[in-house]
Amino acid sequence: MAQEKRGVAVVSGASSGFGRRIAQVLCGRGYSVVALARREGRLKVLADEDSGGAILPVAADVRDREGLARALDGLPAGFRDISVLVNNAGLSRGFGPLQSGSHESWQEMVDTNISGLLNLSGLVLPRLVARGSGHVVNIGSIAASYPYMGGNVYAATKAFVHQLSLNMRVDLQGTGVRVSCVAPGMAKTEFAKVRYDGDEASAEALYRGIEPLTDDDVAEAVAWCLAQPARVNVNMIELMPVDQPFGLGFAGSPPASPGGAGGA
Ligand code: NDP
Ligand code: 8X3
Repeated sequence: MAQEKRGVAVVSGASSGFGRRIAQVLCGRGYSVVALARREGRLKVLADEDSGGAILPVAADVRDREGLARALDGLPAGFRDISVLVNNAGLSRGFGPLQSGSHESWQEMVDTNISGLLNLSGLVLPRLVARGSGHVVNIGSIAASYPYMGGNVYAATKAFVHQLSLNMRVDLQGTGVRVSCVAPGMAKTEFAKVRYDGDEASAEALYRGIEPLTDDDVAEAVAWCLAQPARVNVNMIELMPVDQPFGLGFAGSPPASPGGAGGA
């Protein structure tokens, strides 16, 4: 049976982890997907894999509003009528306490997780409002609600995402545009490797003794939000590994900080 066409979904951070899997799952559910991230080669591999032309790789940095605008204005036929935005691109840097953190790392997290999300939302929301329907899914984190040592700026950027999701709902009332926030706990993607600045051993150690969430768990949660009847707005889904009852650093032991207290 032919797959029902569902519209166009823009997924940021589609070159890895959750975003990559969300792009695949939405493609499998009949969406045409604009797969956005900086690493174009990876996006091309994703698009070539099994999308049958339904995944369009778009190289862009969410911190660059003008570049994003150019990329969206240049979308080819079949990818212009955006109905879904998944704000997934994001990162964390370091595990050190705030008092010994680096401004550079803080700025990178704020620029990506907050300004990047605003840049893309600011460009896509008017399109959704103009078409009278649509859905924004913002990827938050349990870090926004459960403090852990060294979570500081990263957690706060995700708290911004949670609150903005609720406020988006208020501003969009009456437009037919829905807003959901999906807040995962620990999941094994490239996230920890980025957080530990490429140190694979420390990243691996973070998951020792627990069974983390998978990219598929998160992608299915996103797809579920989208699949609800048009009258239903899923405000928030929080999902954690069974082995993670609260923030990182089990039973009072903080996550390892490579080289001591470094990082942000
Ligand atoms: P990954 O590191 O595997 O993926 C992050 C994605 O974000 C990559 O595709 C990366 O692409 C993209 N990205 C980062 N910076 C930019 C940028 N400036 N412009 C465009 N794209 C960017 O991590 P996850 O899949 O785990 O993370 C996805 C989201 O989920 C993040 O928002 C993260 O905070 C959140 N999260 C992660 C959890 C986890 O435990 N893994 C748990 C809870 C939330 P590229 O480098 O090619 O640009
Ligand atoms: C990342 C989730 O639990 O590693 O947002 O902080 S956690």
